[in-house]
Amino acid sequence: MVGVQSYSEVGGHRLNEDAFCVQAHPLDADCWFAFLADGQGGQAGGGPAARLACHSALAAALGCRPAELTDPSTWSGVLRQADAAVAADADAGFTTLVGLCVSRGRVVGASSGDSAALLVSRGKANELTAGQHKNPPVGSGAAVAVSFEAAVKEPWRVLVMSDGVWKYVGWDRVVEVAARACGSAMINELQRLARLPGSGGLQDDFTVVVLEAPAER
Ligand SMILES: [Mn+2]
Repeated sequence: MVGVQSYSEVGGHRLNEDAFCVQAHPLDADCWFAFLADGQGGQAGGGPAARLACHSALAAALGCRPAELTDPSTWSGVLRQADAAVAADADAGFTTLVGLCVSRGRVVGASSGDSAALLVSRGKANELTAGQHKNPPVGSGAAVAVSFEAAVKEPWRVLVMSDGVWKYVGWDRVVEVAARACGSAMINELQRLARLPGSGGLQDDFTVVVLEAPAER
């Protein structure tokens, strides 16, 4: 049984330009998808780019057979399709994108940009997105998708997060909290650590998606 939690809050400006989606595969209840995109701020179309990237990547992944989703090269293709869809949309700017699935004891995915995926499996942390490229961004039509895969053994936890989480909490602190706390308590702690002292405000959009097994009880 996989537990799923997520939290997203606007920070530092008026509109939340992070987007995410998380769901089980309709044909395989043991296969879980997570997508997260952080629209590039300071330019028009960041929010639309992030939402379109998530939806396009989900549609591309759903178009694959469940068995194909355990192949990392499938995920590079999923990201390339999302990059092409965002590039073709006149209202969409640029975005980061992480897409992955957890299925049959493995996590497999791909990413572009500076959003992050972290696996903690039996206490060992693994920054899945460590090899990704920041540029060219998703939406340029020339994004480089770097794939990743790893074994997951219970108890495990996969976090997908925007830079509004890891940059303000600090990467080492994220790893420490993710290894110790679970589910909603972990999300609450990350939120608290990301907030400015005094005002309690966030300096950037904060989005985290958590998949874990066993699920929080
Ligand atoms: Mn951000």
